[in-house]
Amino acid sequence: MISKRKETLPITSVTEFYIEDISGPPDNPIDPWHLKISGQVANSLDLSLAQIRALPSIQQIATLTCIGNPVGGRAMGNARWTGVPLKSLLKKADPEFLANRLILRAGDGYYESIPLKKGYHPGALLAYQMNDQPLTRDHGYPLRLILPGLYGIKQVKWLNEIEISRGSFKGYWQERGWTQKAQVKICSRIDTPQNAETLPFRTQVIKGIAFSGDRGIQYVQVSTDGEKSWALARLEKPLSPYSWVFWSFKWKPYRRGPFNLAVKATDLYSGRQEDGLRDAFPSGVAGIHRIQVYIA
Ligand SMILES: Nc1nc2c(c(=O)[nH]1)N[C@H]1C(S)=C(S)[C@@H](COP(=O)(O)O)O[C@H]1N2
Ligand SMILES: [Mo]
Repeated sequence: MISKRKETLPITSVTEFYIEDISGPPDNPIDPWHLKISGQVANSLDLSLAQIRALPSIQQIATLTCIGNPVGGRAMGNARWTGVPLKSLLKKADPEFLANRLILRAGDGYYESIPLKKGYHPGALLAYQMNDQPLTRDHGYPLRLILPGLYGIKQVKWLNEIEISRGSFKGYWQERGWTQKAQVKICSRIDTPQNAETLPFRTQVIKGIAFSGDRGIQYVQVSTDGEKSWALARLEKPLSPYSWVFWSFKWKPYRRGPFNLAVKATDLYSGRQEDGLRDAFPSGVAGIHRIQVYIA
């Protein structure tokens, strides 16, 4: 039987990329859009899109995932982002000595914040292109933040204001009880085969992805016997330090019948994926992806 399953590609196309926000793109075309950088700084900045595009830019591949993504879920995508490193604009603005927080505001009324030092992360990017095309309205046109290591809630779309401040701040989701830190948890997913699939009695290649924000993946383990034993999967070199990692595992079933497959990952700092199931609320799901397949 030929099953038509969708392969996970290294780069997610814009049309396949998940979309998540509180109320969609802002109604009125954000015209004339500009980015204000102000607050506790020596130099406030006010930049048009043309001015931002004229600044030195970088391209960076990074995976984005939603804090609400369930175990094994698809609210995760990998794209090539083009934009201006946030740290270069922060240096121009020159934050005051005691400033320690960036408040981020967007055209749809969304607001979030990150510690000022996260703004100096080498991967923190004010992005205006996704996969070499201008951002679509759904993904944040004209400008959004990319913050490797953090969940999507911090990666503000339709960004139009950065206020440098001091002290604590509750963003849209923190006011509703969600995490302030929003650090991506280690996760891994089996993409092939799919749950409940029937497979022929011969060698199979089990495949999937693992992701840990900006902390990389050291190894991935696969179990084909209901987690009694684990074996190391083969890893592909990721497209960037902020990118998901593809893994594969050759498996020779020794009998026909049902098998329970599972996967877990460990990051470059030896942080292990939690195996106890945890709800997405308040700081992102934990738990390992398990599927059952049938060898016929
Ligand atoms: N302005 C704004 N930015 C936002 C949001 C939002 O509601 N408004 N949602 C966030 C959430 S929860 C996620 S997961 C990501 C999703 O980005 P995407 O739609 O490009 O995949 O955008 C983030 N940025
Ligand atoms: Mo999200």
